[in-house]
Amino acid sequence: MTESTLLMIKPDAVQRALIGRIIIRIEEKGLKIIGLRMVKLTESEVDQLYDIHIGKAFYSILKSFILSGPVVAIAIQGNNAVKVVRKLAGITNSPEAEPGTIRGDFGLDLTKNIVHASDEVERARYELNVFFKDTDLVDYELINKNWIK
Ligand code: 3AN
Repeated sequence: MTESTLLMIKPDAVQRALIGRIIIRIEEKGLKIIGLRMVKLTESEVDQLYDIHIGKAFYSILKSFILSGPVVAIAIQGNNAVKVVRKLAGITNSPEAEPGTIRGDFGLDLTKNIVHASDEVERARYELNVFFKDTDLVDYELINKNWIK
């Protein structure tokens, strides 16, 4: 089932020059990038993205981290894209994430955990909307599509 999802490269990974190494994993997996944007989020955009965490003990730490520098939002489409991108990201707590995953290979911290990935289809729609208007997302076919699944 073709789905769309959001992967956000967090400020730690941008500062550590990991953008390319993360994007290549999406491309190598066979997923299609349909939107790409670097942005320094505003406070209200962070609140919108992380509305479900507002009020939690870690929220102020998370918010100031996300505000600390630019992030890169990637809109991704593909078969089971939500689950597949979550698997590529690895579990939230980087030190426990499996090697081979983005967090498992590049992260050592719970808050500074390299990327964010949407956790369900409806949530992905909501989170993509924080970064992209519908007209920002590009409709096209990859020439390798017949070889992917
Ligand atoms: P994920 O990004 O894996 O879906 P969420 O949505 O549960 O994780 O949490 C959002 C972000 O909040 C995490 N990526 C992490 O940076 C931060 N976070 C989650 N739980 C904690 C915690 N207990 N202490 C500090 N930061 C946390």
